[in-house]
Amino acid sequence: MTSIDHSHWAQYLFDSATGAREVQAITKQVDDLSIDDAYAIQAALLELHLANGDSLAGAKLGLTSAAKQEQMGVAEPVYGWVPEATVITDGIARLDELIHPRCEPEIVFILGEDLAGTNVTGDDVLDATARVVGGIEVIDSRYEAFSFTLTDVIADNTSAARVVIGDEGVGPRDVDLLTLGCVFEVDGKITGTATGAALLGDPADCVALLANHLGKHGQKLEAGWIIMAGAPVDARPLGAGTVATARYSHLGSVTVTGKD
Ligand code: 0L1
Ligand code: MG
Repeated sequence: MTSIDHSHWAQYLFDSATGAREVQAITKQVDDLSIDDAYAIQAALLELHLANGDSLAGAKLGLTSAAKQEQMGVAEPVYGWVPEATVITDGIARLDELIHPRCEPEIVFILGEDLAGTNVTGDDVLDATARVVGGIEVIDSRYEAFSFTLTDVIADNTSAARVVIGDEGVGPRDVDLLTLGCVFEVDGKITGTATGAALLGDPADCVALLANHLGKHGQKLEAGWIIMAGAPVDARPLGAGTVATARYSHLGSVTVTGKD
């Protein structure tokens, strides 16, 4: 790790998110931001949210599909946190709290048991999962023009901003997650279709990657958390009046609406 001031950059991103004000990417100002530095900034950012009264609802992966990796020009998965305050319960994303939001469907695991260690497998994930549900994530990069490098987006908690979690769901072994279908519709137009296999071949393997990443840092995924495995199709802008619906085979539908 370098001598980069993680607390400073965490505060920079915290202020950006809470003030709904875009900022210059960190790597435009710092030459040598490593992946370890970026996760250290992300950890400090989470601490700021917790110190300001938030709690932790879960964790997430981003960039687990070819569609997302190509859209953002970043070729590997990233890991982040889901603060409780980002979970929307009324289906409305308030745009005055956001910068330039986009929305994307998510396959979501609700854990019934902890997942710890560094050798977690997709089978372990299925064993530890209470339910798989559909969701829509609202991402909102804090960076100008939604443009960043791998380390920038890690520091920025992988653009996490809001999430809507569906209330229908199935047991993890009651559905074939690889052929689970997702149709993403924005303002009545289908913008993407995919199956669960779009997420690195298997959404459960994605969650295992996240568990093993945390395991290396002495952390774990906890029972009761929501875990977003990633978006199987690319994200779309969420503007005032935009209505986005993700329709899943077996998991029902989830809708988010953008509101000024
Ligand atoms: O959840 C995601 O896939 C976001 C990952 C970060 C890249 C982006 O902002 O799209
Ligand atoms: Mg996502």
